[in-house]
Amino acid sequence: MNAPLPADTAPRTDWTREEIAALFALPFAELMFRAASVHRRNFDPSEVQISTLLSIKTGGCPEDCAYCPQAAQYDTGVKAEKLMDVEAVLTDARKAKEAGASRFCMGAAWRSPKDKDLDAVCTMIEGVKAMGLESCVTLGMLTGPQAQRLKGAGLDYYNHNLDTSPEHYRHIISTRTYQDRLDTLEHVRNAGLNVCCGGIVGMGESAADRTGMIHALATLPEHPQSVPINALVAVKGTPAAQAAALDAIDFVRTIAVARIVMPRSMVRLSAGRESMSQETQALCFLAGANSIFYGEKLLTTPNPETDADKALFARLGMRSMPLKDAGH
Ligand code: SAM
Ligand code: DTB
Ligand code: SF4
Repeated sequence: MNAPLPADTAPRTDWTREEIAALFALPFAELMFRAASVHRRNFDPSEVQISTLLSIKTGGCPEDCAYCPQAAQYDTGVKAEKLMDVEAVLTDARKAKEAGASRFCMGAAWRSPKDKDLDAVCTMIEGVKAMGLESCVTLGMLTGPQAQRLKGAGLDYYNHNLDTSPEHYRHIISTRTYQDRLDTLEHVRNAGLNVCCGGIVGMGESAADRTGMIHALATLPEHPQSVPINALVAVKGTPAAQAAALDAIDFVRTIAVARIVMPRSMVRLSAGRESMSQETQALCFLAGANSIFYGEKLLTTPNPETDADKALFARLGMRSMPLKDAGH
């Protein structure tokens, strides 16, 4: 895996929309062959990085993200809770490690964290790191100094998604701008944190929007080290849940194009696996997805049972990625 890479896989940040649209339009077999070729030039295609998610602060969020069950203004049945105690979070992290996760990701339903909230989150990060796990948090918008504080606590990854194309964005969120998101990503990058940034498909966006979303990700100043591609989890009460379900092949195409244009990033087959067949998931791995969330819950919605995922891995002859490679 450490042999020099052929020049054609050197990461480019100057992709044009036309080039990306042309990849989406390839015959499926051709697209899959290209994506799988890029995947195996950069990674062992049998290895998948495994992260476990925990919602450390659930619900009651003031933002209006149309997909999100945690937005206070939608009636979704999610109750607003306080920030969890550090000890309770670390107990869950220990269980995740025992179950085989290499990274523990903590999510909070905030627009942005208050500096005093960061005290507790930093203690959580230190505890997770002390267990030998990688750490990731997603807390909303950050200032530069906040990103630096998280880095100082030993944080490995910060998740902050672009979510959709710049054009479709206004149909999805009104309480913060695309530029706000780009600013947070800049603060995270400048603090020397690994960036985890992707989006959601299946929110009624057009094919051109899927092109626009991948284009926005692939033309950031540096490719995100981790690119989560979420299939919308349609939660009753959220506006996005009214969108027609996304065709599974279009989802696989999105993964394949992400793999081709961001060859050295980890591409995460993220939310939405619960309602996906194992065969569709297998196509996603063939298309170059090489990380997943493992554990029976995402933040507030179900994820496949761990036994089902063990069976899937056995069925496909796949294994968990050792920590040294998962830090890609
Ligand atoms: N509040 C913070 C923020 O928005 O940045 C962090 C948590 S937020 C839940 C993290 C990400 O989860 C969102 O950016 C979105 O991409 C994803 N997400 C939320 N609800 C989802 C859903 N129903 N289906 C798929 N992805 C979802
Ligand atoms: C990401 O891109 N997907 C994860 C993680 N980052 C934080 C969250 C998915 C949430 C799905 C809906 C829920 O469980 O509330
Ligand atoms: Fe709040 Fe994040 Fe959900 Fe948006 S995605 S409503 S910011 S928790």
